[in-house]
Amino acid sequence: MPASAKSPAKPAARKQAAEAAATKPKAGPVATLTLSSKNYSSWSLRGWLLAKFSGLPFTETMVSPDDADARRELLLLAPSIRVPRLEHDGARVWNTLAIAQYLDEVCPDAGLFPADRLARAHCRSISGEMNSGFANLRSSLPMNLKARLPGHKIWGGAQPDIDRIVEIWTDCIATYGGPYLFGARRTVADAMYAPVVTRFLTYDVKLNRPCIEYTRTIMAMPEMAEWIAAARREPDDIEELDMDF
Ligand SMILES: N[C@@H](CCC(=O)N[C@@H](CS)C(=O)NCC(=O)O)C(=O)O
Repeated sequence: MPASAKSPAKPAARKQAAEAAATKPKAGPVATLTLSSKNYSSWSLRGWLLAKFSGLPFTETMVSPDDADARRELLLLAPSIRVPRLEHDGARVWNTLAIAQYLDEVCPDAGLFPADRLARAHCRSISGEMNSGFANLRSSLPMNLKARLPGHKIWGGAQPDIDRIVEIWTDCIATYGGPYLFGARRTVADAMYAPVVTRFLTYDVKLNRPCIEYTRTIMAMPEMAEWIAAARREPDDIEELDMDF
């Protein structure tokens, strides 16, 4: 008998198959995700990663935040006039964390939040911290995937935000063992902090070893490669660098 015919699947293979099944595109209504620039819009990247992690089939609608007509159209879609914005099966959801919670509800097997109650509370807390905080980091180190600024001087106001994020990542990796913030599976927190990873690389922010490893893990995700390739294809003339992105 060939060894492969009857031997039980190895735990790692079983785990991989279970993960693939959990994130396999679901049948049912296709969602629409409204996004803006792939190069500059960190919130668009977060929403898009969340949708990818969930496995919910979706199509993308791009709007330009510069264009008055597009802004009027966006206002009809999302009262906040902000992206990302998700529409699915009659539900209209704006605000990244609300989108994460909605996706978790409709795709419960995707494991967007950790299964363990304590880890889930922790994941919600650091995701909320990103959703509503770090204003200095966001305004002084805007996301720009095409840029590399070696030796960039960090403005003093952004340093406490950087220090706090390093503390969050270091603590998560020590507690849950990496390579993602909550262990072996990607969660909402990884989507929330992915644009911070790209900022740290763009602006040459010095990090400790576990955080460097974490940036490598995030940049190695195939979804990041797909998003960055699309960002590189965007025209260069978007003048949004000074906005709070
Ligand atoms: N915390 C918000 C932030 C969303 C946000 O600021 N989105 C930016 C894009 S990166 C936006 O739509 N800006 C357009 C504008 O302010 O006109 C969320 O969770 O959705």
